Amino acid sequence: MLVDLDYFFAQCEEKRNSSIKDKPVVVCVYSGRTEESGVVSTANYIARSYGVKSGMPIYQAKKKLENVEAIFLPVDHDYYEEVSGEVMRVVRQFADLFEQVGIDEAFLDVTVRTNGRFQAARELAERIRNELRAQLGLTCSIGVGPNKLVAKVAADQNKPDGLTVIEDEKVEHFFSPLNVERLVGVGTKTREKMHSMGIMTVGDLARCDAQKLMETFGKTLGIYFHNAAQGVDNEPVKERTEIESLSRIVTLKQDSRDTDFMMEKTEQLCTELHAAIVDQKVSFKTIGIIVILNDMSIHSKSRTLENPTNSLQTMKENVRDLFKQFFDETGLEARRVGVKISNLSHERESQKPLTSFIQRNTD
Ligand code: DCP
Ligand code: CA
Ligand code: CA
Repeated sequence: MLVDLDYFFAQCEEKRNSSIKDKPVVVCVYSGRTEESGVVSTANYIARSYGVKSGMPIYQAKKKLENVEAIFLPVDHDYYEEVSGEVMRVVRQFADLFEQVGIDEAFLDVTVRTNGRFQAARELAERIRNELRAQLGLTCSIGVGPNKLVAKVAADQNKPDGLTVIEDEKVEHFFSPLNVERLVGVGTKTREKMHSMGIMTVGDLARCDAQKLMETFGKTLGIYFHNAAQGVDNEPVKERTEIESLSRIVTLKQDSRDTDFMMEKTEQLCTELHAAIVDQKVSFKTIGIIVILNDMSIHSKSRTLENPTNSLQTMKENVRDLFKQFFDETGLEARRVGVKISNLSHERESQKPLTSFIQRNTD
């Protein structure tokens, strides 16, 4: 199943201050250029009924809410992370396998505890909804299906505060009339392309020749769309163990205090760390060096960046700076050197569209 919290950032704001609950609530990312510049992060469903949407410029949202008493608030990410942590602690107890995929959603494999029975899964989903409401006062929408893809599409079906269960034999019936953009991975551009091919619904896509899809979208995506349209998906729910830091260390051929030489040796370490975080979809906020001097004493030096990143360039630049600083302060030579990244966080899928939106609009 997929559990997704309703209008999450705005619902967090309502949780903190229930007096705003019956008004339109708009959570904004202010860019700081002018008082009103920036975009809407999310809005509660009252605000949505006036046409307010995620990603919309703030001035446009204000225009839509011109004649009503609406609440505009700046994003408070730390608070939402805190609430998210509480939500996930509750939800993960109901899973055989648990995979958080965004700040406000998670996949649960419940096959074992329900003996693969959809009725039992429905009851479990109701219990999760009740627990979240009772313990945290929050509503969510849940989709249950034979795989992650169907669960995700089902969760979007009855928002907010909805539960949608799609059993194996109902998948085709459920999928075929849906607009094609409801499929995970079909964005605006792909939708336009599909429309131009006469593909409006998931059913149209399912009937489209696989070869033609591969020619148009490339082999990987073509096959994905072909399978997805039939509700076929074999991705397992991946339990993630929370890693706190990653480090690599290397022994130098000769003792040294030369930054260039050090960089030559650590470049490979940075590349390895970078590959590991890209693979695990994490970003780092703190970067450090480890130095074991020729008197065998162990030293470390680190700095914390303003924002999490997964940039190899940033990693290398900071490592170089730190080595420079370190050897300006000591007269000894290094025998072994290492790189350590910490303060790791999972990249949030949900932020990507917003970030790219802001970049496009402020360039
Ligand atoms: N978010 C954002 N910008 C976007 C999309 C989302 O800042 N373009 C943030 C705010 C959302 C949170 O991520 O509250 C979760 O995203 P969802 O897509 O799950 O949207 P909501 O939870 O806000 O609404 P819904 O009730 O549709 O799930
Ligand atoms: Ca949500
Ligand atoms: Ca979500």
